[in-house]
Amino acid sequence: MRILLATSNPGKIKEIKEILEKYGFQIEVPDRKLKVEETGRTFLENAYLKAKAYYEEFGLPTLADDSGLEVKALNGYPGVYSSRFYSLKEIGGYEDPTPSEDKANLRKLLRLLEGVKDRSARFVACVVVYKGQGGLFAFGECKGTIAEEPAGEGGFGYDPVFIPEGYDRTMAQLSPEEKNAISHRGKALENLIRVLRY
Ligand code: ITT
Repeated sequence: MRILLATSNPGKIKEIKEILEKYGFQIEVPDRKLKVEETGRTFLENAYLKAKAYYEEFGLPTLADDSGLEVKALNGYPGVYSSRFYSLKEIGGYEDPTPSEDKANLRKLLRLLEGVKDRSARFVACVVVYKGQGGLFAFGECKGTIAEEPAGEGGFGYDPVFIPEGYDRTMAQLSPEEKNAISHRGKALENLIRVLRY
């Protein structure tokens, strides 16, 4: 099956390709980025908005991923705001996005968790496949804790501060294969394939 990825995040593209190509999917990457307003309050709503927008523009069966980090001590934030957490003034103040938005998000998260004992968190991903008449979706989660400081160069986003349950390294210190085997995205895609096969 040929499938278009409705994302402009290079980290997601790499991980989704690695997983789905093993199952024989032919992955297409859009030649331009669409501006999709992520107005939903849930991962599912936002994934659906992205999948539908790319499907309508490119006309191919489309897969979108909406994902994020939920931190217990922050009442589930950054959640659906994970990619733009640095800019949420009303939750923890604005953080200058230099040298990158990802780094600003990490700095802000560690600042808000200074001195906090319960550092439990989870990554969540919702993947949606849209083919014109409705869609299919699946969720995946990965539980863990937030480290005191960043470590590792792999992955993207919050990986340098996320220690998966049962590990003593951050997600950014795992190999791509190790991350895909336990990640929220890996689990969501496995669940999606089960649904597709059903
Ligand atoms: P698209 O909407 O184009 O797919 P995006 O990065 O804006 O790209 P989201 O709105 O789903 O995607 O935001 C997801 C954010 O959650 C992402 O930017 C990271 O900050 C964080 N995130 C999601 N999955 C992650 C992972 O596997 N490792 C680290 N951080 C992750």
